Amino acid sequence: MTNIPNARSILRKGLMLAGGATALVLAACAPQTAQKDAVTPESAKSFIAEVEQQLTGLGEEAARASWIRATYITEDTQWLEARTVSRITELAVKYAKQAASFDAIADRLDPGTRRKLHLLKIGLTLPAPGREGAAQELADLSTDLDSTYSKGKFEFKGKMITLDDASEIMANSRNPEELKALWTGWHSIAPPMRANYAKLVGLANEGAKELGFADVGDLWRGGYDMPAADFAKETDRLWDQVKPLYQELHCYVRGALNARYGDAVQAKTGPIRADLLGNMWAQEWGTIYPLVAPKGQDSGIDLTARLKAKAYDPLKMVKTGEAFFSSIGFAPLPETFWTRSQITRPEGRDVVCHASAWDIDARDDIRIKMCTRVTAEDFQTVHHELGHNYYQRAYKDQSALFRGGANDGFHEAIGDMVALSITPAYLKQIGVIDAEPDSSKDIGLLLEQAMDKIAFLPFGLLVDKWRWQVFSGEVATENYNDAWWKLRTQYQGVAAPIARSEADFDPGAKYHIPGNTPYTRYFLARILQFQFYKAACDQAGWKGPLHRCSFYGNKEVGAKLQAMLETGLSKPWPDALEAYTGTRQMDASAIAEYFAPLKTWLATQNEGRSCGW
Ligand code: X8Z
Ligand code: ZN
Repeated sequence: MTNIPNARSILRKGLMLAGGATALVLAACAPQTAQKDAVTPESAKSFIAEVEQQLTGLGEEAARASWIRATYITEDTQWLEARTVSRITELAVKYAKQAASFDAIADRLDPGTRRKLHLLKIGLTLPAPGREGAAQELADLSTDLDSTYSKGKFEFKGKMITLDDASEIMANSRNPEELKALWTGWHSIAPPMRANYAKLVGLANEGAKELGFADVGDLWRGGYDMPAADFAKETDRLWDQVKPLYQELHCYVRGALNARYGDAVQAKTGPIRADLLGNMWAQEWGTIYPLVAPKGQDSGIDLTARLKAKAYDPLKMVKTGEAFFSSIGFAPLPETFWTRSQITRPEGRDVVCHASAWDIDARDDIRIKMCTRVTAEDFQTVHHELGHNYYQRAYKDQSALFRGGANDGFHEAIGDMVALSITPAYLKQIGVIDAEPDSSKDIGLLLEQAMDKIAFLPFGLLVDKWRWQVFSGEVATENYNDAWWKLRTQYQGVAAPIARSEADFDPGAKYHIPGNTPYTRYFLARILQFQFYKAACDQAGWKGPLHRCSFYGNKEVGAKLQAMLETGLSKPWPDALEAYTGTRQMDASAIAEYFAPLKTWLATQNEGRSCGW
């Protein structure tokens, strides 16, 4: 997630505003234009100008309240954040309703004003109903869910452990009983959140309906410069493009797990046991790459081990990420980034460890918040978060409502696109490895990448499929868990290691559900990052296989990227995509090109196996 406390994200997160008297004054002087004055193109412009001014000021206050709650969870910081969020939500809902009053003259408005009015209408992630007390109730629920998840701990081998402890053990353990205990332990933190989650869904849906949407899912799908109904089809189209590759990977990995653990633990057919894949949600499988590495073709680069051997610590990991961006011409991070970021888990207090990037003041106060460990996975995440921060800084001079990613998938894709340049050649250049594996190791390199990039795709899609069903009422509260596992089976082909029931609330064990962060953005980003990366490699004149391209040090690539980032949200995303890649469509051909040799290889490996589940 990014917490991007500028005007646009204030709306998006439902964040904002603070304290008593100030808030009342702000509410009192909120623009009344649309209600009192004639609805004209001029009044629309002055309405927007006032909204942008209000929201810019409020963003910083909200950001600070949220930051302190996320880095120091107590009763008091939760109270302060919820109060701030409730006030801003009330204001933003009011603005959204006022924005709708200009619909009648939409064709007389200049494109910029029309776009800003639209952004106001779709800006809230969780809109509150207008009735007295509803915004406060929604904000209390949302802060409480996020905090409950973040404080989650469970007993393992006689000790209370956190999610980051559990994830590290899970990445390295090859003991099915231990893996099952870790999986079950973490999922036990979620059932207490179910009732509050259901309440939150009810309230936010009521708010969405007041704004003219069918439900919250309809509102979320409306943020992509196309009709909401077309967007759902668009995600299915992209999934259809990559599904055959996922199915080959699933088949190959299941075979390897069967060979390792035997039929009693992992059968040759059917879904894969979710706790065997090296990640709590089976969303990325890179940590179990050693179990599936192709003999003779493995590159032998264990990045986690190499980082440790070269005495990397979390700070050095972040400095290395910054150095990459500097090498392509981005200005260094400000001094305050280093003094104000949370790079490791602090002792003695509860924090939100799920990684995020923050823009506190829409000027220079950008920060990350992570509980970084020295692993390949967190090295990737460091680049991911920095991508958000460089994006935020690039669009800071846009007007308030245009400070945002071209779409939210773009925001999630930038750091990842850069991290695709972490090739063996690059690692050798920065001294992490001593020699570059030759092309006979390409299949190993590609398989390792696919374990993260391809494995993630169905998960990236299904999280919001579940939420869309929940928001629309297609899935009732009493069927939450059943619906979750239907989707996980259908799309990922994974199964829980022990029987589940409606006494469980497994979606709640994934951060973005209690954290109320839309998830389709990550699915889009997996596709988009390869489109961006291929465009950058073409621009750099790269002639070799795509996966060996690193644009480290290429200032031309950096300049063109900076130009796209600066555009922010001011143009429909197809314009931004076209300017950078030459196409107006999100499309899987770049990711397909990247993994083409692997796909052929997997098909050969899977010959004679019965694939699917
Ligand atoms: O939540 C994140 C980032 C923060 S925006 C760490 N990601 C998703 C996840 O962890 O589930 C990045 C990949 C997918
Ligand atoms: Zn992110």
